[in-house]
Amino acid sequence: MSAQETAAPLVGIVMGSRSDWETMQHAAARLEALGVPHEVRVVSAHRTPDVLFEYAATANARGLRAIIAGAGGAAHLPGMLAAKTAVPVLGVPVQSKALNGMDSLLSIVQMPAGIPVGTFAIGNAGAANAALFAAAMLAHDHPAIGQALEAFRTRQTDDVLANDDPRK
Ligand code: RP5
Repeated sequence: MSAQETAAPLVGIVMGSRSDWETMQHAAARLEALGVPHEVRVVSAHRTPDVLFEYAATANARGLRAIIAGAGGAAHLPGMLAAKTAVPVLGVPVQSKALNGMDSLLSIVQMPAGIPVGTFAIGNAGAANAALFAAAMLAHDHPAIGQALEAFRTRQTDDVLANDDPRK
């Protein structure tokens, strides 16, 4: 277990199935790299709805400041979490086999007014960006996270500038 996982988690990463981990591991990896304390759980809107309600009901009191929720297909997990907690929910549409994730995307993004879910890109990019977004949300109150995020952005820019000839 990493240091980020033993400290009180600030971000919860949840997913509808173990099969979503292949995608959601990209969120965990980014939080890990930025030193953001986090936890990872399988919480299914359909198969374990009572766990979902409990997770949402206790999230704020447990210190979670953002929940990254990934799900595929009839992807109700992010929306239902948002319905039960005021902790910001960042939704990641997992790329489904049948419809390539368009079902997941539309299930997550088309929330009724009043219950917002921040919705990210389908698949790995969405998972990575949800983590970076969560880190940005935390940066003001947690300067070390802000500095890590700043350093990551600088490295990313430097990498592109140092490799700007695609033939090499
Ligand atoms: C959703 O159903 C999960 O988020 C997953 O993306 C999808 C398929 O789940 P499994 O059948 O692989 O467990 O609830």
